[in-house]
Amino acid sequence: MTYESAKAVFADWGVDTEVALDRLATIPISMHCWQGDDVVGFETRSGTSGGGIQATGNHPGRARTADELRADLEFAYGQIPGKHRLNLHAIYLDTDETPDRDEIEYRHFAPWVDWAKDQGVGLDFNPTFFAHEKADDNLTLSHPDKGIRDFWIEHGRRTREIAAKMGEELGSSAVNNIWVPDGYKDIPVDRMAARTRLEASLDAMCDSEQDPEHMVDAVESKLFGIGVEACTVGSHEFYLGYAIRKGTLLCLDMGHFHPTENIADKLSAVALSLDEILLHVSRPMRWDSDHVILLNDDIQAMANELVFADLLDRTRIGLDFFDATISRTAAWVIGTRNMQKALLRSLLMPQSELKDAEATLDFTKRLIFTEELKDLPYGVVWQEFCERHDAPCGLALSGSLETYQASVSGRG
Ligand code: RNT
Ligand code: ZN
Repeated sequence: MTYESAKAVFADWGVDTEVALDRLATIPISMHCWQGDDVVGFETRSGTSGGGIQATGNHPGRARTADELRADLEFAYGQIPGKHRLNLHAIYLDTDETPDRDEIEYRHFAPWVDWAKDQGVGLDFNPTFFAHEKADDNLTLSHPDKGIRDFWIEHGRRTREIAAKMGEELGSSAVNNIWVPDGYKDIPVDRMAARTRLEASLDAMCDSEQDPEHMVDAVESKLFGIGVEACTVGSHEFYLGYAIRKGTLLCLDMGHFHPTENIADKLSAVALSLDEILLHVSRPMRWDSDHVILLNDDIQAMANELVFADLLDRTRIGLDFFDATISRTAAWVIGTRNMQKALLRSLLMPQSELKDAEATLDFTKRLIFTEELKDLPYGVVWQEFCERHDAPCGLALSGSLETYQASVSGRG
């Protein structure tokens, strides 16, 4: 089927494919650097993994240096239509110096900014509250020891300043997303004390005013993690309240809720109380396993909510998965393209007819429409999008991913 005939099919449903393609081109996806190297980072002084997050697998080709990671990213962006962003963690510094977490400065990340300028990608940032000896107890900002809390507060403060400078340099505001692993393996007796300490530490860490044109803060909750099964200090209720009171973004990670909870359903609910939302689009399998996202019902439901509830301009879409059993560059490309494909499908739906059916309680028509819509030729429109943005599709994509993987598989 040609694009022109697909366009006519959608026109019959009252949908203009050109409008959808133009809109899709304006939606950046923030690709997470950590899929490229299994969340290891480039610190030389510490670097034990931890915090209950785990990349499994030993597929050849892991990026070992910032240069290798940038080369992999350049390749990946070339396979993804449109202009996107890079989400860096603070352990991805690029310097010969060996600053501890409470000593990092903008200059340690400046090569990333030069590269981002060159590539035309925006940057987002994250303090790293794990993989460090001072996080070995799975307690950081809520640690009972003030010295440990202060160490992490200083780390967080510095990341906000670095993120602001990145945003200023690139002319595009960076999200600085705060996720801490803090929690207890077994049942605590004083949750209130831990949560009070976390709140005070967050306040101290975020006490300097930053221009939202340069950086914004986000907070990310979690239901539980490996090693912190009984209680997570930064739970959903904790951060929802915090974000509303302090005006930060709320980060919703799809792997951080009970598996039967519908994350898409939460968007419109929290959007009534928040200005902006950050997403960590992920695929939990039985737990927060961070599998590469598929074009499945969960992702489609998220995309539908973003489009139908008109939340695209208030939501920053970030990805959070890491699979080390497959080509890491392929993982980035497949996952990012799946997010875009889901958005495209949502943009190609006859929104007003569907909403009218619901508003008039015509649930039969709503069901007929949603099911018949599944047969429309979305793939042809997607292919057109890829062609217009010089990105390969189908077998050409497969060949390109395989060739690149072969070129990096000799890395030690
Ligand atoms: C962990 C959180 C967090 C991390 C990244 C590396 O459970 O999802 O977002 O995955 O910061
Ligand atoms: Zn996350």
